[in-house]
Amino acid sequence: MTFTSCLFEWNSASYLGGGLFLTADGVTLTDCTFRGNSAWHGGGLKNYGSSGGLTLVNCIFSDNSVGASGGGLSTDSALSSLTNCTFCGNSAADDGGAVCNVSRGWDEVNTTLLSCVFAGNTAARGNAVACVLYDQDDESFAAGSVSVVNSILWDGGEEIANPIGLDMAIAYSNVRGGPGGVHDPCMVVVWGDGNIDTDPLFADPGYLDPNGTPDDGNDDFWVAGNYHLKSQAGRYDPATQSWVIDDVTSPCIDAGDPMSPIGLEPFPNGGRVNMGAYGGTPQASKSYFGGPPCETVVAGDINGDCRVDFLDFQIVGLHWLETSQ
Ligand SMILES: [Ca+2]
Ligand SMILES: [Ca+2]
Ligand SMILES: [Ca+2]
Repeated sequence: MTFTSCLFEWNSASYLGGGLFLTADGVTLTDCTFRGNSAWHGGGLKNYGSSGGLTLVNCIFSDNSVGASGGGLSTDSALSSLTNCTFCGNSAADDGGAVCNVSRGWDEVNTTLLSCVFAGNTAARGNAVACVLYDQDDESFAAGSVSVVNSILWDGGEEIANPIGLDMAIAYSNVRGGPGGVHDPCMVVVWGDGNIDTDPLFADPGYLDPNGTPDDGNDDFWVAGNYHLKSQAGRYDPATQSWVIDDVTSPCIDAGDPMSPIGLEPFPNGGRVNMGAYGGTPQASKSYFGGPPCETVVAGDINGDCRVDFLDFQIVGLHWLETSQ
């Protein structure tokens, strides 16, 4: 089953999946938006017990909320694969402001987060991602894994809560608070190569508007942001559908895994994928090398800094004899 360019907006459920409640196997959602939905678990989407996997590509979860866990997405599926997705302004009263992985004890919950952005999400535990047991009183073991690669987790710190000790690996990602932003009492989280903790310099981070009543949180609403990365060499602006020049350049540009495909990133792309939801896409922010882009492109200039030198040779060496799919 496939959903393409669907909008799930301002729906609510008393228990599971405010926008969408899935029990089917092998569902793919592409270019879908979940906005302003609410439930008890899985404000935007609840992926419930499917074994065939859930695939989300280029989806946006914004301003969804829950009374318990998984403000944007709650999953206890055997496999959830999220690529180029944005979670912003989602909230959970308990666990996982954006994403909550629910281990049912008798089945694995495996989630991969590749090239995703988390910003402005809030929860009591794990502003971006949390791992919990289906039944807190259940003595069943927790089984499964969470992988975070080429992503930006920038929700004000305390990004990840993994109190149940699911296998977890984080690499080539920008995590606010660094290892200190990960609640990992079982000490199983693998802090891999290439992680940073630096302001990602989003074009416009979005914010929670108190609606004139700062003492009452019930009427607050999320003002949507723009999570393209600032660049002095060029950033795609979806509002004007044109490229604009910033006065600063994001540290997340060309900071993804050097072995990840560049995808459709426009030139100059540094010969390396960007972190975040636009990494590897035609809307990836361009690489800045301290001057204006090259007037002519020299053959062999892989990274786009207007020179052919060892840096280019290094990229070629790294990917020698690779073939694209
Ligand atoms: Ca208010
Ligand atoms: Ca790049
Ligand atoms: Ca070069």
